[in-house]
Amino acid sequence: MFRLNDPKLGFCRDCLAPRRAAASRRCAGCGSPRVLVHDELYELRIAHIDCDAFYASIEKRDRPELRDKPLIVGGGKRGVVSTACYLARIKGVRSAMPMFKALELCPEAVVVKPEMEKYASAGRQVRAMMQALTPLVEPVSIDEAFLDLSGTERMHGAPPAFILARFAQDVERELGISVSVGLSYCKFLAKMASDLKKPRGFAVIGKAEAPAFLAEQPVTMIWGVGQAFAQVLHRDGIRTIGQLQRMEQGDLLRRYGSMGNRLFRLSRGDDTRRVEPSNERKSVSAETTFDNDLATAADLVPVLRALSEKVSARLKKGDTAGQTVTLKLKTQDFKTRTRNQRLPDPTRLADRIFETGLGLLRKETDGTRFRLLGIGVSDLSDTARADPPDLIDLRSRKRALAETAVDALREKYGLRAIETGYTFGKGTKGRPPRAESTDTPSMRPPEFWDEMDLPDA
Ligand code: DCP
Ligand code: MG
Repeated sequence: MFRLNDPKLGFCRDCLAPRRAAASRRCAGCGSPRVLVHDELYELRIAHIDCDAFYASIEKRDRPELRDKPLIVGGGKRGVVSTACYLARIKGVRSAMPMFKALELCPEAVVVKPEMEKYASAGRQVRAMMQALTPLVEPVSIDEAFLDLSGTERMHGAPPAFILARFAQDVERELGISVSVGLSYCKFLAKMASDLKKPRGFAVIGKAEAPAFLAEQPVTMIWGVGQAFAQVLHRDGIRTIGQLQRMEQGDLLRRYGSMGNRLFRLSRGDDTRRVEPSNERKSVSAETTFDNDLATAADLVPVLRALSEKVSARLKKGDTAGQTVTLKLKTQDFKTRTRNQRLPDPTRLADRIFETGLGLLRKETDGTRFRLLGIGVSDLSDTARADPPDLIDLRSRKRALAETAVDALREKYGLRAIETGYTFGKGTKGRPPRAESTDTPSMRPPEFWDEMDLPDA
């Protein structure tokens, strides 16, 4: 292995030989255009790796006859696109798009139904390869993770940038799919970088260029700024991160509370969150932001019911159960309230999650107007001890049996086929007008609140 420490010297991502940036930007040895040169290339240690068109790449690998065809993975019960290969994306096909619309845009596409076990197994293989690079791997979802490669140079005999490029090659060779890499000094920018040059990308964002790079980006790129909060910022005339960079910390704090602190710091590329290795999913949750703030139990309860069913469906799908139920509310002025209750046994039943959430919600409906409601379970375990038959409480036992029967019907006829008294006919009131990240439960691993929380400075 060679030692790289001259910042003027980069390397070729194909033949891995050290290279100076040539005027042509092509590798003098193999002719590849993928030469990587950057002033801070050998100082940066935080990476974000994300597989390219993950499900679609796996399907193409397993069916070589599909390689050159536009491919959409999705359909089935929900009738939406899970992902599309990059050929189909050229035509405008995107994740979460209704299948009929995707096929209007790209009628020649081949559509394949998702096979989750296959993707989960490939995801585990990618993760195992990451863990061979560093113990500091923090999985984010089935196909992406953060890596902290600090202190690994001696073990690998090469700096992180080089190790990551070799990793990308290894994944292609051994697993037959490709990844994109983002390399930076913090998680926020590493994550942004991995998206910049997809597919088969490798993007570097150094400290020196971070503020100028960020200045050009829309506020929605900031962690935790969803569509609803972006609208608040837009109303205040703030669209780019550059505008946030010019604002005082006090002003941001006054306007947006603790979120103002996050805006202040992240807009300046100041992100001190550590890469936390964790293999355990900590919680399963679903939340929704309302079109109009809601205050009454009559309005909130049906939403709670729908979300409880969503969480329960995910628990059942993931063959897991949780013992602590957490209700999350966000008030009109962006203050978050979370309330927990621990159950005697782990559950995965919508009914138990809902009843527990309802008890917590009743104490909060004091006239306050809420913009967001969420429900989740944590203390996850497998299902062996979950929902033991309760011989004393016959009523709850009956409901559990009924729920199992309803699940079987839904499995057969689709999620919306059966509505309970709580949600019947109220399907749209508390629902977001668009698909939110938490609203795509079928394929996407659930969002974790705790992973989204940025510690305040
Ligand atoms: N997924 C899904 N529904 C969504 C988004 C994603 O089912 N709304 C699934 C399919 C994706 C996988 O999760 O293949 C990974 O999600 P990504 O957002 O990383 O998307 P891709 O890997 O497909 O594409 P990209 O190359 O943009 O990362
Ligand atoms: Mg991906």
